[in-house]
Amino acid sequence: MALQISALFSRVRVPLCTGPLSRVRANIQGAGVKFKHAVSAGRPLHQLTGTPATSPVRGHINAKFSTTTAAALWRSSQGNGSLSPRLRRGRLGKVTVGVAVGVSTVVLVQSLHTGALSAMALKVNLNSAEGDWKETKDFLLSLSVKDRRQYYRTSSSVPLDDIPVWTPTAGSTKRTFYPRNEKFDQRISVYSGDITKLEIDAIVNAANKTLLGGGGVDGAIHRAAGPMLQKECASLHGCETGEAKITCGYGLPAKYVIHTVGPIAQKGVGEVEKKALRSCYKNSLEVAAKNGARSVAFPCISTGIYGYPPEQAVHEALATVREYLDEHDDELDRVIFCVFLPADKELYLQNLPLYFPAEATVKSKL
Ligand code: AR6
Repeated sequence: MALQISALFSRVRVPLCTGPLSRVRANIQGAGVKFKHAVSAGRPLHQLTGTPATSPVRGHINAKFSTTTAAALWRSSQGNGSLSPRLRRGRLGKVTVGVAVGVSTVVLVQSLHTGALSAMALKVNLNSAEGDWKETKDFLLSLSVKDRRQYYRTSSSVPLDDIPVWTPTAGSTKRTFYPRNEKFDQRISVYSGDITKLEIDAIVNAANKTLLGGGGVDGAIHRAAGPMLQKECASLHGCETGEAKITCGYGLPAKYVIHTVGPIAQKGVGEVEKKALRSCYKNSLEVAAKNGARSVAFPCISTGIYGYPPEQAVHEALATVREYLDEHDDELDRVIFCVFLPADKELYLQNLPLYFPAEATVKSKL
């Protein structure tokens, strides 16, 4: 699957070498410089090279490039310009050498931006467990939200902009547990509906320790994401209660799924269960932030099959999110409490003003 860059060079040179040799050399040197500049500036290479979209060279390269290499290269050209160690050592090592000496690579890298990804995209089948989940993941994570839409397995996704922000009403509560912080006014949502439809950075899954799927929201997420999700989950070797692990969202509108295992509370709630539930929220937020996910949706973890009373769970959820935002002010743009049952919606709406009040605590107590 991996591309032999050297082989490519010999192939792509043919259509490029149509002019006098001196002109070709000049192009080669110029292109190498452009590549360096593009990478260091983090700009799309096609803006610099100007190779027409119909270039036969690009078409040829597209057909030969592996999804992993392409996606990784594309991320490199989109990011801060630094290349991952794996790429520096591996396939990209060959590319870098190519850049120094030839225009071929510039055309090749440019092709990743404009045409290659859509050509490679045809190989991605999110309805089948066949194929390499790592390559699929690399590819999907390299896409913009707009480009990823064609891979959703649902036709009804809900973009972040369509999820209303919850705003505290002044004077809506006489007591509050935390002081007012106006920075959080635009950061919280209560969304009533199916978490699998949300087109956001990350949705949290109330999973079990195997991470291999189950009922409730876990089942819904696996069904909606498609079989690749379970393949990646199998590679994670389970998850302990209170911990959180991240995967790609595959056929979901959400880019990532964060799997956390809530406490089983069918025999009642003690300190152990409370602490574990808080850990689920905290660890999920930490994993989200580590992966650059700025919008995260939570289901009501443990309150279904695992039997945690929702009227108690809501306090652990809200307190943990509030404390996390207090400590990590700049990491998250939106935290969405995704409620499935009308009773849960009521619980969140009633209790949110205690944790995200409209007025300063002092004032509200007067
Ligand atoms: N979107 C949003 N919330 C949902 C959805 C959905 N599509 N479906 C259910 N919920 P549960 P738990 C809500 O039972 O209690 C699984 O078998 C639901 O109304 O899914 O943590 C796992 O594999 C409830 O409020 O998770 C574990 O074995 C909340 O999601 C076990 O269940 C959580 O209910 C985990 O149990």
